[in-house]
Amino acid sequence: MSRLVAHSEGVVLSRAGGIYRVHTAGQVVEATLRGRMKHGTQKHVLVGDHVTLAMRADGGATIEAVHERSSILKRRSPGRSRGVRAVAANVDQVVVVGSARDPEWDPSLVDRFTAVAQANDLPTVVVINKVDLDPAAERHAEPYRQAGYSVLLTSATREYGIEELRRQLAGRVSLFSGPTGVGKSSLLNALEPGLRLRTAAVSRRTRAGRHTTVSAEMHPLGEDGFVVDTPGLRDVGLWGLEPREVAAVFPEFGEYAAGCRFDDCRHLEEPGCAVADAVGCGALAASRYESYRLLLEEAERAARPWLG
Ligand SMILES: Nc1nc2c(ncn2[C@@H]2O[C@H](COP(=O)(O)OP(=O)(O)O)[C@@H](O)[C@H]2O)c(=O)[nH]1
Ligand SMILES: [Mg+2]
Ligand SMILES: [Zn+2]
Repeated sequence: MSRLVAHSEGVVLSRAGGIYRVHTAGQVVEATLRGRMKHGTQKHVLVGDHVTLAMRADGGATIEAVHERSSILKRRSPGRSRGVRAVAANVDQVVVVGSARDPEWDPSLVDRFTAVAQANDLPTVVVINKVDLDPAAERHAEPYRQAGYSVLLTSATREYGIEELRRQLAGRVSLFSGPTGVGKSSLLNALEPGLRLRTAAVSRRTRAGRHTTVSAEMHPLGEDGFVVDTPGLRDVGLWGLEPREVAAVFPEFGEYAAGCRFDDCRHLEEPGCAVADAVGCGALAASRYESYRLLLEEAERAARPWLG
């Protein structure tokens, strides 16, 4: 073992096997876990974790401690198990990306991702990418503005809207999520050409290998921001969200729900449902309501697995 030279603070960018890439003082070092941490309660070091490193004279480093987390973003484990898996620590906001075309804008898919962000209590930014392919892309924005989210229109290939996106990401840790092929990696490359993230070709390959877990990877962005690209968040689901909690992940329903006749209104067929009325008269978006119904159904099925 080589001589210890210094301690430093860093942020975990990625993990492969037992090797962690850690961003510290403007550079990236490879670190392993200190022996006693492997067996302790802190053995799960996550992408995004703030850590204390011991740097050795030979350039190697060990992670000595993990600092308290401000948030942990979780998703359901892949497969049939109902376990929950941590995706990343200390995420400040979730950027949900969808595309106007190719693939077509899919509200039920986009709304799953906004629901996950909301269930994790994280602010949400919605990005409508590939606007170069659809001059009327703006029409998708309104339901999300109504939900209180910032909505940006972008084209990664034409570099439209990139500066605005950059401002939205500055000084924060942002997790990019959304369906495959909508241009998440392309947007990150447009923001920071040095990243050279793999685009389309590799997405196709991972689609074939459905069960290969691709873990989150974080990248420094600008002076003090970080972005997390998460190919693995594709299987996102609502792990253990109780049926009665589903309405709360649609924040725009809130002011109407207060006016429902029944306190435990599920906003489906109940008489005197102010949410359904608001959808009926166009005050709430029908697409968001449809997403709500799908997620509620899913949560109810998960809560009563014996019903199949
Ligand atoms: N026309 C158009 N194509 C785009 C845009 N952004 C990405 N693409 C293309 O969409 C495909 C998928 O992009 P990729 O970044 O891999 O998507 P990801 O799976 O969300 O990371 C690639 O062929 C990109 O070149 C855009 O703004 N406009
Ligand atoms: Mg990608
Ligand atoms: Zn109701």
